[in-house]
Amino acid sequence: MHSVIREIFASQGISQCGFCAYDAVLPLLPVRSASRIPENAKTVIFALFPYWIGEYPDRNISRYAIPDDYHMIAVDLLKRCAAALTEHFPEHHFEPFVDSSPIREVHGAYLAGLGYRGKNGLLIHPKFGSYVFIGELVTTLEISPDREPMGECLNCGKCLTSCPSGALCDGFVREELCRSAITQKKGELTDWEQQQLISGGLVWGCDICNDVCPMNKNASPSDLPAFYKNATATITYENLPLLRKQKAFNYRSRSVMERNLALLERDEN
Ligand code: B12
Repeated sequence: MHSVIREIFASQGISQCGFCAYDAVLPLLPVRSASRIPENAKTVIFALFPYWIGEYPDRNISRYAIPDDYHMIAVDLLKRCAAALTEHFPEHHFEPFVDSSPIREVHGAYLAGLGYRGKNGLLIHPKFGSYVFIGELVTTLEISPDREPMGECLNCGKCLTSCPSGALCDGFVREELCRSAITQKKGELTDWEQQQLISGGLVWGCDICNDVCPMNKNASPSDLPAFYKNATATITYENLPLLRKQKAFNYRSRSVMERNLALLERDEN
C-alpha cells in the first residue's frame, strides 16, 4: 500500500511523503479548519513541498514568499492526490490541509520520518533542508508508519544565537518576537518592532534561522515546477496590488504591506 500511495504522490511531482497515525498528532491546534477532520480519521499522510528556487540578491521578501502562494499550489496538488487515492480506496476519505491546519505540521512530519527536528522549530529534510513547506491528507484509511523519525538536528545552536530578536529559545519560538511575525502584525509597530523590521530589510518574513543552519548548506533546489513560475523577489508599491492576489502574503491587508514598505523606504532616505 505504501508504494501505491507514494507513486500517486510522485505522479503529481511530490517526491517526499510519509505516514503517521492520526492519534499521534493529537491534540489538534484550535483552529476553524479542525471541523474538516474526517470522522474516524486513522492516518495523516504528510507531504513536503521544497521551495528554495535559487538566490535573488536584491530581494525584499523572504524566500518562501518568492514563488506563487504555496497554500494554493500545495492544496491543488494534494487535492489531485486525494482524487487518485479515492479511486483506489473508494470507501475512504482524504482531506487536504496546508498551514492553516489543526495539525502541528512540523511535529507530524517529523513523526512520519520526513526530516530532522531543528532547534529553530523547523523540519529539516536531508536533501531539501528546512526550505520545505508541509501539507497533509488526513484519512480514514489505516496505513502503518513505515519510517522511524530521524531525530534532532546537529544541535549547533547557530539558529538560536543568530536570531537577532531573541525569538528562538531551545526550539521554542517566542512568536511575538519573531521578525517573521512582526512583518505580519496588524496595526502600529512599536519602536523596537520597527527597528527589527528595518534591520531585517524584508517587507515580509525572515530567513535568518533557516539561512544560518549548516544543514541547509547544500540544500537542493525545489523539484516542483509550480514554484518557479511567476517568481517575484521584490515588492514595490506598483506591483503590490497584483502580487497580493497570487502570493503567500495575500491574507494580510494591503495596508500592512504598505506600512512595511514605507518603513524600509524611510530607512533608505
Ligand atoms: C503559527 C506559525 C508561525 C508563527 C509562530 C511560529 C511557531 N513556531 O510557533 C510565525 C508567524 C512566527 C511563523 C514563522 C515562520 N513559519 Co510558520 N507556522 C505557524 C503554524 C501555522 C502553526 C505552528 C504552531 O503554532 N505550532 C504549535 C506548536 C505548539 O507546535 P509545534 O510547531 O509542533 O512545536 C512543538 C513541538 O514540535 C516541539 N518542538 C518544536 N521544535 C522542537 C525542537 C526540539 C529540539 C524539541 C525537543 C522539540 C521541539 O515544541 C513545540 C511546542 O510544544 C505552522 C503550520 C502548522 N499548522 O503547524 C507554520 C509553519 C511551522 N511555518 C512554517 C514556516 C515556513 C515559517 C517561516 C520559516 C516563514 C518565514 N520564512 O518567515 C517562519 C519560521 C519561524 C520559526 N523558526 O518557527 C512552516 C515550517 C516548515 C518546516 N520546514 O518546518 C509551517 C509548517 C507551515 C507549512 N505548512 O509549511 N510561523
